[in-house]
Amino acid sequence: MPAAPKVFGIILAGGEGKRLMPLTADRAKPAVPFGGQYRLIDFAISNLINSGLRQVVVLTQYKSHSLDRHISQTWRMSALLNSYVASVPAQQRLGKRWFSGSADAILQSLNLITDEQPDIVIVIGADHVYRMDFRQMLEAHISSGARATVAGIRQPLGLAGQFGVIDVDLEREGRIREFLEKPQNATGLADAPHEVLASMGNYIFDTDALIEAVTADGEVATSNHDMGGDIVPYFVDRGEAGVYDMKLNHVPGSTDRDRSYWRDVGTIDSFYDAHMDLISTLPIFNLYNMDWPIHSQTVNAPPAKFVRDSVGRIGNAIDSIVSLGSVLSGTHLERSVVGPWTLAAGGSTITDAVLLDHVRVGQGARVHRAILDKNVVLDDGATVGVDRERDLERGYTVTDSGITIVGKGVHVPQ
Ligand code: ADQ
Repeated sequence: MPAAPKVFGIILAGGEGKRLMPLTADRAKPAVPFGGQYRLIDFAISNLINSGLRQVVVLTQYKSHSLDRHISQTWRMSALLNSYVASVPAQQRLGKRWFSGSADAILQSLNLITDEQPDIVIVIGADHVYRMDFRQMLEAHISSGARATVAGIRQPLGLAGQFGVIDVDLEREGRIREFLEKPQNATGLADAPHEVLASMGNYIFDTDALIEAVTADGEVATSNHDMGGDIVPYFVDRGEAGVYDMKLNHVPGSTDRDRSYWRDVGTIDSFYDAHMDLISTLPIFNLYNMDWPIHSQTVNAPPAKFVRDSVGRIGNAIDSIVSLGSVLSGTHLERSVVGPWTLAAGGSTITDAVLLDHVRVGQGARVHRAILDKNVVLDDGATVGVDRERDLERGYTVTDSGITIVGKGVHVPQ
């Protein structure tokens, strides 16, 4: 391995995100707006760019229009030094079929790797909220001699069924002895029985190893062609897979409080909770760490404005994020995240809510424990999240934990 290896980044962004419905009815999961002005994929891309990568491709497939547009508008890199973040759609390069899994997405995109001839390929998912310095993982990968390294983070045992679970070989420190993709009966760690070491879905490969594995996997008819389910076990079986423990990762500017923050925003509940993590006084995830910025689109909009309404009612806002272009007149806003271009009229109340962009909230309307997608319009006096049965009757999604989601463009009458 050269002293300064050439590193290529691949972001897997083709998943459907069924568990985030209805937010993914019309857009790919990585394109779902997050935190006011971001899209989920901005976290993955920012981490790679802040880690010094300059050639990154985003493999897309499902309903990728807004994702493609976001990447091309936001992530314009310099043609100098051959820098790019490029969204690459599925192209049926190996016959008349779309990507049949994340490993197949890479197999069908090998031309991107062979064009650049990197020494190392970093492959990561597109829909997690976290900060990570991949340079530190890369150093660990190279010094361990493993051909594939999986990033691991401790998670509650009860969530093991959602993740790849890593069993570290204590006699060969840093090597993976067993890797189980989404096991139903996982056992906890020896030193923490209520936790498992979960795969973050972030991998570093020697380039030849990755090409060899996805090519071999492509020939196995019974394979699901999945990075977690098939490619990681390929290396584990050969004793060539290492683990990198996220607790070793020290991101510049991060505090003890948000250092090990990592959320898989795969469900409505985790999407909602991750928003609530942003807005406390001491945020659990700090968007304001300028040593490791999370970059996003520049919203071309006037500043947010807070005014009295036409009859002089005074509103207030606390423990909230309000994005550019929004006007709140005589609105009570609390514990909420408000996306760009939101208009809320006099006497309205918005609490414990997440509003994506271009939402209209009429006079005296009330929103509580709800997620309102883009272009939702609440008439004067309308309510969402106040009466669960009524929300269900009107066809809105309500989670077991009581969060109501109103889909894109829905008109909520009084
Ligand atoms: P999951 O997130 O369930 O588990 P998957 O649905 O394959 O795995 O998604 C991983 C990434 O690949 C996502 O960013 C998704 O958009 C993308 N993807 C999925 N199918 C794709 C396809 N056909 N083409 C392109 N991209 C695709 C994974 C690992 C687990 C790990 C968790 C961590 O398999 O081992 O624990 O991530 O969240």
